[in-house]
Amino acid sequence: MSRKKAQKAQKIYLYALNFFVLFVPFCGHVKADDGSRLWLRYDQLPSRRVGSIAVQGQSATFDVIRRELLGAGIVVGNSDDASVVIGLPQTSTLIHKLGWEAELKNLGPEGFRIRTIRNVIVIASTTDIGTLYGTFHFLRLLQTEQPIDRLQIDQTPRLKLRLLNHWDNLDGSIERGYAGKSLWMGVDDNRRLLDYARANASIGINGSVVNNVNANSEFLTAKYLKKFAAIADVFRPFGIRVYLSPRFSAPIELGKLPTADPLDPAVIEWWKQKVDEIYKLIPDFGGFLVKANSEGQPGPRTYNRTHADGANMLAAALAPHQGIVMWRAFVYDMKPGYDRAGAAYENLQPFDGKFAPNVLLQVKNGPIDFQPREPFHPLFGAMPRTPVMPELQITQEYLGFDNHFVFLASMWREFLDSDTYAHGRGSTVAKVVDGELYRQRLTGIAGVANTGSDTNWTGYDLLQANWYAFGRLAWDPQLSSEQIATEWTKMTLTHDARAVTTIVRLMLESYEAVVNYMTPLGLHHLFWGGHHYGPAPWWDMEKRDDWNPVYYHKADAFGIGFDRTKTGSDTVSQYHLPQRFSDLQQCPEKFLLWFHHVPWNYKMKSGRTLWDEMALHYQSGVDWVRSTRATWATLSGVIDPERHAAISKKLAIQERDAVWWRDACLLYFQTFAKQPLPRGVEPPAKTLSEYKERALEW
Ligand code: GCV
Repeated sequence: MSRKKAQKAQKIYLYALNFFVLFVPFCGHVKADDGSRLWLRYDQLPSRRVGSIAVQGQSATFDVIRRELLGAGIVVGNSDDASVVIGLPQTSTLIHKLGWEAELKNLGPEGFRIRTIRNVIVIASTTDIGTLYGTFHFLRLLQTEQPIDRLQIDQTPRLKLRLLNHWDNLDGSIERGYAGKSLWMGVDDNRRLLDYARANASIGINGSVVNNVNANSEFLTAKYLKKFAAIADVFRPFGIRVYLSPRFSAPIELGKLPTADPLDPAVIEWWKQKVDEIYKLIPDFGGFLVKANSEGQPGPRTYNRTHADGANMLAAALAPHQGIVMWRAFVYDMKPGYDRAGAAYENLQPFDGKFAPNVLLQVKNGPIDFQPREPFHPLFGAMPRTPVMPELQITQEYLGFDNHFVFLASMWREFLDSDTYAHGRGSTVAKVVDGELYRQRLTGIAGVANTGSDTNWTGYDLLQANWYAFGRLAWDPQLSSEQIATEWTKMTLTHDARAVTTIVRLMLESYEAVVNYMTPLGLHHLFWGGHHYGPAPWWDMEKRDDWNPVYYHKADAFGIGFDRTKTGSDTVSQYHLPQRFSDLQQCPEKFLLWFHHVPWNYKMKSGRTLWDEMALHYQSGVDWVRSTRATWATLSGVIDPERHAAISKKLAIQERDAVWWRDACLLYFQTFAKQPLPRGVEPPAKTLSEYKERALEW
């Protein structure tokens, strides 16, 4: 896509939007809802509450603000008599007169202030992007029916980098993507890009890594850099920067050098030139996200150099342009008797304080790999001299792809609220991440995107909520799951009070339910090899032990679970205050089998045996999906029929899958436990060999 094309498409978009706003309301019929508008649905917006809005500023971002308000059916002008005024002290006489310069400056370049002053609402910032965020916040207040007569809002994002990671390949496929193809690779659809940018800006996301971390060097060729420059042009007015994942061996593949050794002067020069070339095309390029020496990717260790050597070499090329490096900690070797959960810590922790100031360590929320439930990664709280940014997975690689309804804010809340005890009680992951604990200024968070070319963006309407939740938590990691769920439901699905309460309840229950029917009580990685959709706890044929479920659950005649205490791998000692996990009495039962190998008759807090408790957890997951289907059926008439029916279909798949998970896991574990299913657990629908015979289809 060329720059000219990008500008032309932007114009067409503006005309189309105006046409829509002016004419469609008179067409006299309500279009069936295909979910493409996400949470930016303004048809129920009580615009009469607002009157006219004066947008006082001239720039591409102020044009975005005008378009958004027009799209919301609001009258936009420039007069000081308007009931809402949006602008900067230097572009608005009214805002200038308020004398807020110092306070606005304290809110930072992305912060904003919204105040009701007599009968005028003022939305102000020191930057265009800040006013855009303020505008979206104001629209959210209207969409969620909040009172607007006494607004006193000052907001600043708690984290500096709020990024989506796209695992998009050259051919337009998306690794672990379940919602169609890439939004940009192999396509030239600016309309879609603009909507993507709007959606992201509305929740404060300010960067996109546009290619897969399993990177191809081709992405760094002029052809693709020009394409990314055109994308950056579309994103810029929305405050979104473009980032890339470079392949560490690119100096060999593209530069024809004999090595990619990060200390080799020719390699250093090659990267410097490459980075300069990128900045010529994309002046506000964000930087690099690097997967090195992980799952076959090249990296500094290929040349007997360290992770710090690799990261710092790239950081030095980016530093003159204010670019950053996000170095992934998803690194694990496989030595005999090794515990993969301890690998990243062992590999990276020794480099604390050795990374350049523009390097962040990007660490997955848990020590293995985006499992339905993991304890927090021990690197959070172990790197006081390195900015550590979490990587969350919005796309549901291990959570039923785009078929299972699970509201991930609950999982992320649990993670962010986990106490690292790095500086005593209350040293939560959230405080590590937002820089409070170690007084760090460079902060960030990344989410592996669940977006794709599907009309409804995420393959399943309800999973749009996870994209939304990621952005809201990136803006404020202290927000409650309930608040996020309520906002999203009102903006996206319905304003009917009974329905909102019901849907929010289901959203908040969904995470625990999915963990129950997949991997309760600390079980993990029970997935069918490769695609990771259904269960295969018996799986033992991968070439690496740690890609096999049997490595993780270790079920035998005695019991089940991975002993990570002193009698086992002892990786529990990577945590501060390890006894809260290693002591059986203190270990939360949700992590029991993560840290301990316990007998089948182990007495649980409920008084039941481990076997009975496990079986009942599986059953309760199935029960939840069934009752959710029934509850959802009662909401027909409140949600538009198109989305209601689509969600009903997905819930039917989820029920089939939950039953499959329960039966396959219990039948297999029963071969070791040698005990009957307790009362209350349904007999399995098939035999174990039938479940082993073929994978669950998605
Ligand atoms: C992008 C897991 C996934 C891979 C992914 C990898 C990573 O192993 O299965 O698809 O690769 O994590 O995060 O690098």
